[in-house]
Amino acid sequence: MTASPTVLSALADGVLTLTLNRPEKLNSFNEEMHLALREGIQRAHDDPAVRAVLLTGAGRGFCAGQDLGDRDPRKGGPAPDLGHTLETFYNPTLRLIRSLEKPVVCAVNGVAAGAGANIAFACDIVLAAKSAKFIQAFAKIGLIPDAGGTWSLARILGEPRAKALALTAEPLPAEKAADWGLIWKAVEDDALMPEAQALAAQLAAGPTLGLGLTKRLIQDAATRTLDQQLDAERDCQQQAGRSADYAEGVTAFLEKRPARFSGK
Ligand code: T3D
Repeated sequence: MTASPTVLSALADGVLTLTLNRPEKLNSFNEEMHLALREGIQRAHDDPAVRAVLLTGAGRGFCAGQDLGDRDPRKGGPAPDLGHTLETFYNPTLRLIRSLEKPVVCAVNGVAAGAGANIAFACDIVLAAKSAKFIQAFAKIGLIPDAGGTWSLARILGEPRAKALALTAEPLPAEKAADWGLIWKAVEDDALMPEAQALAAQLAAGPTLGLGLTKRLIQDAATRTLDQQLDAERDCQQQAGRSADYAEGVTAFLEKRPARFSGK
């Protein structure tokens, strides 16, 4: 395991585990943690040994969004340019997560507030501890939900629930988030990491080229017509059909044995 002060990074059996690591601040983002997380996700793009990512937080929280200590107006000076910080820090990371053609599992181990909640929603499969809650904390400090929040909440929940969560900052418990389809499932607190690790390991050992294409197709579906999507499925299936994993999957089925996928 390599350790930076703010994000722990460990690669084992194809799973790159990234652990937000400022527990005394509920893993809120300072610049160093922004850069370390981005570097971790970029590694997942670049390193063929990484076949799935598991994102979680150290301590009792998942992530409390921006470190507000770095935004203290009492320190004086001009108001910060938050558009610039989104463009410089949050948006590149969100884009990297969504464009990564490998599965990203998120294990929400505790409170996820502000951008912390919305980064979780950008991941592909989100598990949360039953004690965790999601808070669109922005309304309490005069901001708008960022890190893709207005997009994912509206798209996943529809306007009535998206607006109520965003305008009230009411905490959404993990089990309700699962009932609403905002996350995959809520599990007992002590089962969270074993279950998330097993899921990430299962995905990493899977036909990751095909899984990556599947992720892309599902993400792109909302902005396409059915005709366009059928064309995209044709093209991706053509690519998948030429993969070593497809040949291995069919062979393994016919030989009645477990498949040994390579991600190629
Ligand atoms: O600025 C830009 O670049 C624009 C982008 C903005 C993105 C955003 O995410 S804006 C939203 C920022 N986040 C928040 O507004 C959430 C603030 N935190 C809270 O509301 C609460 O801490 C929680 C509801 C998340 C958890 O409450 P609780 O009671 O479980 O814990 P706590 O006691 O409030 O927090 C524990 C410690 O973490 C505490 O430190 P202390 O007093 O023990 O030394 C607290 O100050 C610290 N902490 C929690 N969240 C943050 C934080 N410190 C700095 N920034 C935080 N966001």
